[in-house]
Amino acid sequence: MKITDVKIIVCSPGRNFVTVKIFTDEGLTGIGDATLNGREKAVVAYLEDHLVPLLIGKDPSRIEDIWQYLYKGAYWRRGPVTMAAIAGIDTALWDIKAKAANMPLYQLFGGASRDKLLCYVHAQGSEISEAVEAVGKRMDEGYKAIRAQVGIPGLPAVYGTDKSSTNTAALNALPNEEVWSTSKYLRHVPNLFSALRETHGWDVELLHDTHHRLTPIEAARLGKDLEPYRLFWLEDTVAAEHQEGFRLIRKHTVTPLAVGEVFNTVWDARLLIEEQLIDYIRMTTVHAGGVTSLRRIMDLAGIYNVRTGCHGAMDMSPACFATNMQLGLWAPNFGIQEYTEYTPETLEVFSHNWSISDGYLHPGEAIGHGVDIDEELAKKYPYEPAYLPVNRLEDGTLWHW
Ligand code: CS2
Ligand code: MG
Repeated sequence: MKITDVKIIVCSPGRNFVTVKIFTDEGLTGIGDATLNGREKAVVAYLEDHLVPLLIGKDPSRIEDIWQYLYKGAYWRRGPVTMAAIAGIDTALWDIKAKAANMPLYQLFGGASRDKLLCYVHAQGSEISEAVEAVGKRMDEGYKAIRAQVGIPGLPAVYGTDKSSTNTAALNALPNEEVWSTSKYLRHVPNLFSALRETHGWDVELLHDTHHRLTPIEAARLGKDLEPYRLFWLEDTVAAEHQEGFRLIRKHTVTPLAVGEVFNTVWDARLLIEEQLIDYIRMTTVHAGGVTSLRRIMDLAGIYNVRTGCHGAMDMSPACFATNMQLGLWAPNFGIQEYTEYTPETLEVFSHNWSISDGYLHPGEAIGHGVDIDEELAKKYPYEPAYLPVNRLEDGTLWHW
């Protein structure tokens, strides 16, 4: 089999997506997600100008060799742009291989290790009462695990607490600027989880995302303060590249820790996994360089009893989300899958086969990863420049977001 063409499809059905579609001389095609939220065009250029010309004529069945060729052959390794581009190609090749084998992708990894995938959804509010109500609504919808975020008194809306500051990029020429105060935040968040446990009891898994905004000792403080509420995980406490900082957090608290959505290779996570400084690795197909690399990282994590918790925000396409689920169904150390419902336009452009019921997901039994893109429909939604917010402290210091 030979690769005859590679198309990079950019569309914006609800938000921007970059999709790699690979065509072969035997009529099989495959797609992969290469979306890098807020920097999509950089990945498109990397693909169109530098990788697509290298792929034409290659044997699509040689997935590992192509991955090594694109990773080592670039000389300039790692980084979000490179690894999203490689991911798009790698995921499309795995999609083709599963189609050639006439089976769902998870079968190629070794089959299912479970019947369904526990997922978590988002619930938030500007006030604690609103967030508590939102969590209750999610529980009524049957979800077993819910990420709770809340606005901080004295601060304008912060990440994930209302429409203006959710992680969907700001559809305008420049990033929204948010204001942050760690001390206001640290004083307030424990009250949210006290109210959640008080109102909804213990039969629901609660998660929280700090989005890289704390120092290690502040994260240790928060972890300790949240111990009475037994969170499923506390996510992205400190800047994820500060792997050594997790040693300090780990010393002070037994609250489970999750990190990894911004990681691009195993080198970003190796220390955290080998020293068991985290409980869940959040790496995801599109940012980790695709299936070939993410599967290795999941295996390394499994050796150290670190479970998977793939990032599943709406800024990775259904092709990435479905592939995460295919890996999750196989991975012996699967932990949980993030699920943020896509917009109707997104699901119109990307056909899918996954199902959700009673708080559990299943990728479906379609061959491949089970997602395809309607290229004609995609044209209806052209790319729109959009940025993630940036974050400043009250004195104007540019801070982590
Ligand atoms: C968030 C993400 O879902 C999460 O855990 O951290 O939504 C993140 O804000 C976006 O993916 C950034 O593009
Ligand atoms: Mg997160």
